[in-house]
Amino acid sequence: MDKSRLLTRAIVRLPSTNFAAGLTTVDLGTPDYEKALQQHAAYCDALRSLGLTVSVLPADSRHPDSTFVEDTAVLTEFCAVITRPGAESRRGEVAGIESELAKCFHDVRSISSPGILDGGDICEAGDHFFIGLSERTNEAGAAQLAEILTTQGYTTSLVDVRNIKSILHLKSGLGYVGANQLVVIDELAEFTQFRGYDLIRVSVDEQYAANCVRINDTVLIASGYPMFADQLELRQLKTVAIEMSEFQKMDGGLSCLSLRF
Ligand code: CIR
Repeated sequence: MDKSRLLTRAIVRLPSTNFAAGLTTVDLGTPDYEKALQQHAAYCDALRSLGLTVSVLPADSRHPDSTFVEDTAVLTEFCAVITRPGAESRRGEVAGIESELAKCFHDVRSISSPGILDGGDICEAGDHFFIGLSERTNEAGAAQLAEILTTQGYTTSLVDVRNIKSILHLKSGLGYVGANQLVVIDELAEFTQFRGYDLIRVSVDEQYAANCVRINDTVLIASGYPMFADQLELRQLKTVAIEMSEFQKMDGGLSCLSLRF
C-alpha cells in the first residue's frame, strides 16, 4: 500500500505585497508581510534541506492568494493536472503554473467547466487519491480528476467535507505520512473511506497541525503543536517544524505553499 514517490523538486511562489488582501475565513488578524516573507524563505530552505530543488516563482500581485500554489495543480508520477480553482478570484493563477509545469511534464491535463477543483482537496496516499468535495471542489471537478487518475492506474475515493465547517479543504484535516498512516482531525476519523488505515488523530486544540507533508523520509509540520509532533516521533517519523503563523491567518496550511514532484 505504501508506494511513496521519491520527490526531487518543488515549485513555490513568493507572497505578494498585497498577500493580506486574499481570501480568508479565519479571524486571526492581518498577516505581517515581512514576517510572511521570512516564513516563506524558511519553508523553502526546509524543502532544500530535504533534498528538493526549489523553483521560486515571482510574486503575482494580480492574485493575492497565488503563494498557495498547491491549489492550482495536482501532480502524479505521470502527469500534471491543472485545476480550475473554486474561488473565482483565483482562476487566473493557473496560467503561470501551467507554463512552469509544461517544462517538467510531457502530459499536462486540465479540469474544465463546470468542474471546479482545488489541489488542497486532493490527498495522495500511495496508489490511492482521496478527492474532497468542498466549497472549492464540486462533483464535476472530482469526476474529471478521478477519470484521469483511474486511467493512470490509481484508485480514488470521494470524501465529502462540505458539512465540516472547520476546514476549507480536505487536506486542512487530512494528511498521508506513508506506511498506511493517515493523519486525521476528529471530525474525519469515523469516515468509512479511512477504514483500514492506521489513523493518527489530531486533537481539536491542534487541528491546524493536521495539514502536514511527508517529503521522502521526513514529515514537514507546523511548529507549535507539541502533542502532534510527539505522536509522529513515537512512530519513528522524522519531523521538521516550520513557523506558519502568517499563512495560517489567510487559511493556508503547510502543503498549500508548494507543488512537489
Ligand atoms: C484561499 O482561501 O484560497 C487561500 N487564502 C488559502 C488557500 C489555502 N490552500 C490550501 O490549503 N491548499
